[in-house]
Amino acid sequence: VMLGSSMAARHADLAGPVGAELAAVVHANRGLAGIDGTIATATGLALRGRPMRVLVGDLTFQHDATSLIRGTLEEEVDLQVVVLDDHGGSIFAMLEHGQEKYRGVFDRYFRTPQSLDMAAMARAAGAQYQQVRTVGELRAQLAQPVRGRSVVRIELADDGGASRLAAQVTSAVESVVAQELQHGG
Ligand SMILES: Cc1ncc(C[n+]2csc(CCOP(=O)(O)OP(=O)(O)O)c2C)c(N)n1
Repeated sequence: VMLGSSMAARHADLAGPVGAELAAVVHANRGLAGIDGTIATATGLALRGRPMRVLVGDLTFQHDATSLIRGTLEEEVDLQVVVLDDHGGSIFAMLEHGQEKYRGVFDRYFRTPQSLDMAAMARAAGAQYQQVRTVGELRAQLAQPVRGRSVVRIELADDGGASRLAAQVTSAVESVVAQELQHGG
């Protein structure tokens, strides 16, 4: 498994089990790079002969979608790109750009929603494409073995859920730290 930068890695951090043995090795470019090259990195990992799933946001997908294309002299890889399509860079809603006073410019300058036809992109690269609409469909998709190159798109409603969850976690951590500091002092 590989996690893209931005919210993909953060979703896994927030929702993943703490201290549990993971069933898969988790890779990330975080710390080395931005959102660029994620699909290329996952392709390199898949070339070791082990099937790979990579979870990315829609801008991360678009940034590196041409890495789905296989050179005619290159081996086929077992790589599934799972795209969390929340219509642009939702991470910025959690930062200062997301404040109410920037509402008028936020979408155009920070979220930057795109109009890429992911199905056509996948087809052009010779990859399978599937859109899943329910958690059940996603589970069924993930239960299938990864064979060849494929794209699975999950369209997310922009209901601010991630920002709210992050704000709740931050305030819970702040209150625990404040309590500890009081005890310490
Ligand atoms: C090469 C590069 N360009 C720009 C950025 C700045 N950047 C950080 S996160 C992000 C948005 C990513 O959007 P998406 O992949 O859709 O993920 P989401 O924020 O929705 O989880 C951008 C543009 C970057 N990290 N790397």
